[in-house]
Amino acid sequence: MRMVFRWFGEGNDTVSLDQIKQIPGVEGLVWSLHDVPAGEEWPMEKIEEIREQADKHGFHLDVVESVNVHEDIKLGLPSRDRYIQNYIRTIEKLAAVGVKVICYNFMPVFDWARTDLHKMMDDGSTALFFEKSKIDGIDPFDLVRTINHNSMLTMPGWEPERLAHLTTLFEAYRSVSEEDLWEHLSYFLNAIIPTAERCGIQMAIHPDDPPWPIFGLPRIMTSQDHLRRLLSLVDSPANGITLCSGSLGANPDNDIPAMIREFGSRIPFAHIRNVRVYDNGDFIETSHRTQDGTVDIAGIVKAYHDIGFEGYCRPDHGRHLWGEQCRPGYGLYDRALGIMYLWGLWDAYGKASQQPEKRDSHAGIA
Ligand code: DNO
Repeated sequence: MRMVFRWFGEGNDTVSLDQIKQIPGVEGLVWSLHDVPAGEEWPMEKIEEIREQADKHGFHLDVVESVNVHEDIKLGLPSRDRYIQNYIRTIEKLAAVGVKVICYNFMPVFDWARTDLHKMMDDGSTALFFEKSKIDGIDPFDLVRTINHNSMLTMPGWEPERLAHLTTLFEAYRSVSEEDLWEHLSYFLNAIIPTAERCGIQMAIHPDDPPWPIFGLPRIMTSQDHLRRLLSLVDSPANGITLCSGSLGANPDNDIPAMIREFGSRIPFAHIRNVRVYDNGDFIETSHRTQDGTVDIAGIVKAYHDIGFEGYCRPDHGRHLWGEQCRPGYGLYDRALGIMYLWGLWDAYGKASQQPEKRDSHAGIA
């Protein structure tokens, strides 16, 4: 398991590279060019800038999250080919600086969705919260306002320029069924995977968060069956999964250890996060500790350990602790605590599988 940490870039993150450097076992940054609109080719100068910053701190840049997919690709519009060409050129450029994994998602219009970014927990910390009945009744425009007004920094997946066209987008998706979305995903993958293969990059789709349709928009990356179907769209190691335990875990029917055992090497990137799911379908993002949520984090780490997981892993969202002012879900403290919990489990499973130490040989003593 190779530990990495999401960083939003100089001036765009409250956490510094010096701070990340002090978290045990973090070897690389999970990064993106957050100011490049979806569909545009990434400029090499900007990629180089990040590389220099990472190099100074001894971090690798093996994992990009995300190169966003333009809505025209998800909608299957004729203009998609132009955006796919840009995507392909971006893959080539990323390969040139050593990137190994590109995480992306195929969610129409919205990326992740929550109704409250600072829900008070009983220990005084705050966390991201999803209230099911509220989302069923809310106007999507209100949700966009809530998300953008409650954060001091632009939220990835909620970029104003894309959401400005919300009405048009909703209109356009009206005629797109789940099966259409599968077809559009297949078209996209068939176009880009040969380039990814040639460049030694694994594409890793992020599951839908939450894993069910919202606002009547289709969502297709929500279960083990869906992930299996995704892998069969293009049967290549370059077509993989970002297995996000928090996204999939919001549906208690999802058995994440079973997914790890089934999909194995087609998971180049693990997002590990806990959520507590309530009977009415609401959920809150808790600490990573197994007992604090309803996702079996210990079982998940055990499954990764059992399959000899050599992919990248990052702690996903954390709570906001000790008064930290940070990007919602992306503070320093709880993610650092999360990493230590994950390492603790990982190392303990490793110890258990080692042979007991021999004490009778006096090896090493003169
Ligand atoms: C949430 C993230 C997602 C993820 C994208 C990948 O915090 O896990 O926004 O980055 O879905 O494209």
